[in-house]
Amino acid sequence: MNRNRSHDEWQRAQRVLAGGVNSPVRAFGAVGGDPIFFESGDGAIVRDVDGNEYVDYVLSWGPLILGHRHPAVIRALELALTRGTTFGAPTIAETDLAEELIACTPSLEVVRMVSSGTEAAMSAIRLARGFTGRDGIVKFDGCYHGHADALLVAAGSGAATFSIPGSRGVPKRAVEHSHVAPFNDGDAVKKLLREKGDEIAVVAVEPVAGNMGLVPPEPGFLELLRAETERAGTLLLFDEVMTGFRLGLSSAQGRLGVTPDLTALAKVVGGGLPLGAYGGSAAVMKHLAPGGAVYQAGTLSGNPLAVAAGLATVRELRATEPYAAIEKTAGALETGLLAAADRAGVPVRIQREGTMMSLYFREGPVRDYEDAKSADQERFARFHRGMRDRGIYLPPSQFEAYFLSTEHGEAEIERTIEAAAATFADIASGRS
Ligand code: KE4
Repeated sequence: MNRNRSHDEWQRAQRVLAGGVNSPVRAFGAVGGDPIFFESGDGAIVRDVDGNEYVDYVLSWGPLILGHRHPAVIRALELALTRGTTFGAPTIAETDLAEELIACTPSLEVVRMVSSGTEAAMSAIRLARGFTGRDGIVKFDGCYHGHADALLVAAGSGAATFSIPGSRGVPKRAVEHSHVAPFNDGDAVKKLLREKGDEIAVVAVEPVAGNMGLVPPEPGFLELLRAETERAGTLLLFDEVMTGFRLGLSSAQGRLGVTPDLTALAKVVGGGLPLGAYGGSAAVMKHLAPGGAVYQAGTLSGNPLAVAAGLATVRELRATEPYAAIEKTAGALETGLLAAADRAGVPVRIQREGTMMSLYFREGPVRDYEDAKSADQERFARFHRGMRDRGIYLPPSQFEAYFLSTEHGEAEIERTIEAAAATFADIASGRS
């Protein structure tokens, strides 16, 4: 597949953009080769600057559950543009979107909009600390909540839950109140909360983890978090930036029947434009400025263009409830990929929750980050390269998830499985 223009643009970008990209995972570091520069997208298809077409399973890391350039979203943006781009003042559409989010999400009585998932999670943490008067936070190894200092922590070695900065530039003191427990390890988090619960403001979790590949919660894990946080007077934050309105109209919390105290949203609810939101009960949210003492602000928070795209997306989802159909398509993809890998004699593990899934080159369940890291990364990279050369665009990291949209149909799935069969055969024979 000729990607000369992407190659040239990649050389140019690296001279003026840090690492050549505006977000690290886009640099293809884990899969090799030059990143692909995209020019346009329609439905489930993206087109690169060399004119090649790909079935897109990244969908901008989740937002595009209606596919690229859905007519309802484009119409809403065109209408919004006739009025302006930003006012830095209240607009009716922000209230409209807030009402839609609250109507669908069990934990929400009041929300605050921001411009990214990082801002949503970071602000929810600050609110929990302000509300409880406690400094401690608990997160889970392999879960990602954006790049705020307190959340960029790595698990300490061994079973210890002490934290070390997960990035240079994060001072030790920024993570001294952050604790890290293994995902799906109820005993570890129960022990931590029983011992330190009165210091812990919030437990933050991706209710279905998507940043170590797709790792579902084991039966009882979320229920245990709910019970133990209630017992400790700690708030439970579901980071539904990825799962929100992707796992159903009531997100993971409605699908799995566990209601947190706080929820962070972004991606789907912004319809592909920069919008995040966080919220919870009115009793907690009233502690936010201007009425409360917990400060948070944003120049473009609730931006009219982002709200227009988000509102159109959420209203389309509420009107059509496409989840069962997308899940059926995702199931066909899962079945087809497993059969193709089996025919080639290549051991793979696929884990799926609704319309999101991951493929690991290992056998057996992936329960946590250690399991995910034990998968064969070399084979993952070879698979990614083989699939991109056959017109299938997969997330360029083992620790990401595939996303499907309303626009992925039988033709796209057949094309994907055909490409996978050939790529698995190459891997089995050592040709790639
Ligand atoms: P953003 O600041 O990137 O909008 O959201 C941060 C975030 C928070 N919480 C969860 C569960 C998330 O998955 C994310 C962002 N997800 C990554 C992909 N896994 C974004 C891709 C990127 O970093 O470029």
